[in-house]
Amino acid sequence: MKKKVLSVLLAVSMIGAMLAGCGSASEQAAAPVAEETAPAKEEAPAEEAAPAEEAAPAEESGAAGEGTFALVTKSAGNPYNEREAAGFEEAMKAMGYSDSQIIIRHPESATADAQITTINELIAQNVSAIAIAANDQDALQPVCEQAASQGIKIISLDSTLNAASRLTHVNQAGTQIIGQTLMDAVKDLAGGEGQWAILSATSQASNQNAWIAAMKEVMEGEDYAGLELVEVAYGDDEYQKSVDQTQALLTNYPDLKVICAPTTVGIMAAAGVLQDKGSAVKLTGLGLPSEMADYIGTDNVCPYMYLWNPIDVGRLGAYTSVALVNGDITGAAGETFTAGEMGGYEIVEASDGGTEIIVGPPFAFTPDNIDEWKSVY
Ligand code: RAM
Repeated sequence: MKKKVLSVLLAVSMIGAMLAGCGSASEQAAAPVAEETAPAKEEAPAEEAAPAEEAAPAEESGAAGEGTFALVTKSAGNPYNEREAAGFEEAMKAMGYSDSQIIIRHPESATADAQITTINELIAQNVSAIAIAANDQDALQPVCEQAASQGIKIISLDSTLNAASRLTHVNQAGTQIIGQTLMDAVKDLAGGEGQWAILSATSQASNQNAWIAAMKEVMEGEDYAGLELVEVAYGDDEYQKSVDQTQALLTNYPDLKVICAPTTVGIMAAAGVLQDKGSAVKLTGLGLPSEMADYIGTDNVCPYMYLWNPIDVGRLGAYTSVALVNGDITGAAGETFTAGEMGGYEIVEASDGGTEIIVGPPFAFTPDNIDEWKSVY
């Protein structure tokens, strides 16, 4: 039953995206404001709570094609990346591909160099496609061009490669919407005015940098004039470094009201510090419900936060890679394809001159729904 509801929702959202989808409408197509981002209950948990059950519907995939499909995440040791990889693998298997046709690589550190080494190895293995969560949007261009010149289909997901390095990008949610949503949360939690800080991932992360730029743009509006962004700190998506950076923010800015961490590693590290200290600073950002459940609450350190389903990001990365290798799409704006049970998607123009496919709007995790979601991802 729930699957039917989900299919209808997907179909409706696709039609909506198509209606809105010309030019730079990718951002507008999924343009809920903060209060609309709280999803309807039927919008997914039951579906995602049981990924094992939904793997491999035979009629969806038919006989698997040839080729080897690789996913390169940002780094090892980050549960978000593991969920992204789980979705990629699950979708590949649902399409009938075997273990030997699926390669998952988590580089040792969240650096461009680590990814360049990994991508060179994949080029040597002559894989068919590589989906990359880029640690640096420009530094990977030479190795991506090398791969492309050998016929390997390159896409980014989660964190974008520059437009010249990719065929398209699987974007978890519109950049502008994330910026708007997070700024509204900061303003709300600060009571409309005061100092706030960002605790980001690495300074080169293209996704975090795009969200930070979007937040700063929103903050230029007069509604946000009372807010003062005092620092953007970088915890490099490492737990201890994120803890240290949070402590430094608290020491350096005694009047700080809010920390916004647009990274699952950062928000969890910051939550622990704020709770241990009994700090009055409020926290929001992008977090995994499984890691943040204990910190979400009206009077807790994180009243609410946002994310999307990282498993879906991986799944859509797999469907996009296969569609490119099969020649169903080229990555051009206006093309559409079916991503198995996820339904139909349209490739749209991205603001950087390339194209992208948007998974969906950011999703609000609140005291009311966190228990339902903490076991999902
Ligand atoms: C971290 C990573 C990832 C980002 C999430 C929100 O896990 O930086 O790229 O999408 O946070």
